[in-house]
Amino acid sequence: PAIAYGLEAPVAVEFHDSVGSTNDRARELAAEGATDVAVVADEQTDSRGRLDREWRSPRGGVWLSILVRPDVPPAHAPAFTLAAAVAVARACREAGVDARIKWPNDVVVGGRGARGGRKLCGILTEMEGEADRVSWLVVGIGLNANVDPDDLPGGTDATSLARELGRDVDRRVLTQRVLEEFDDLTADPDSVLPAWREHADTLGRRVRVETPGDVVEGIAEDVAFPGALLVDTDDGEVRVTTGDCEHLRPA
Ligand code: BT5
Repeated sequence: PAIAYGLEAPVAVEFHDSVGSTNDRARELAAEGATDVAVVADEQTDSRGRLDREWRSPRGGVWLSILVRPDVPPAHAPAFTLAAAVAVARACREAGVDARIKWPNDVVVGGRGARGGRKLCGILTEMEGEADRVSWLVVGIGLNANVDPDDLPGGTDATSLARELGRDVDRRVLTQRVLEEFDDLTADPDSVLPAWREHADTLGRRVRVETPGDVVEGIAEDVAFPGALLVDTDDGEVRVTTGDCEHLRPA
């Protein structure tokens, strides 16, 4: 596949008609020493979510992985997931959809009053690092742009931009805006948390977070660098760094 510079983002973009997983392709490029490359595919045949869950990637979506080599410790990686979520939320809002972020890695629509809303986008960040520095970091973004939600897994309450708007969106513009916003945010790390708070759906809500080995329930108070959720529980404030978050109706 050709490396094209057609998008006005500060990265090279490699387009695929069909690929197993854009994250896997970006990892291959990382192994070859590349950096600042985005991999985009019209369709993925073997894409994945977190914890090796299945991610469905039919044609019409924006399936995108960004390979970067930031000069930061591995512990900062979650901030890149947050930045990607903000970039997607902004691009979707520009397209006319009221997209909000559900901690840590979902962009949703219609969260208010519902159990976390309809999922528009998921993000999977993978990386390799030494003790003190990231070697490479791949941020995988799966955005249901012009996808028919009926083609997506039944159990999830998924949606797409096309479903929300009643018309297709320009995936090229969308991809370009996500890349530009991601670049702006990561160039100015201090901007990430304030921007995340602005687009968050999770904050102020009663949440139930399943972490590996624990369940934390309480009010989501704030987010803290590099991406932890601060939950006010009956036993005081708990800092959650990873997990699946469910929005509960106010108790
Ligand atoms: C995620 O995982 O939400 C991360 C998804 C990352 C996908 C991108 S696409 C580009 C790159 N290449 C890859 O191979 N992956 C990345 P998680 O939070 O674990 O959510 C996974 C769950 O979302 C699944 O168990 C399904 O229930 C649901 N799901 C699967 N496909 C979906 C879709 N297209 N839209 C909405 N929900 C979906």
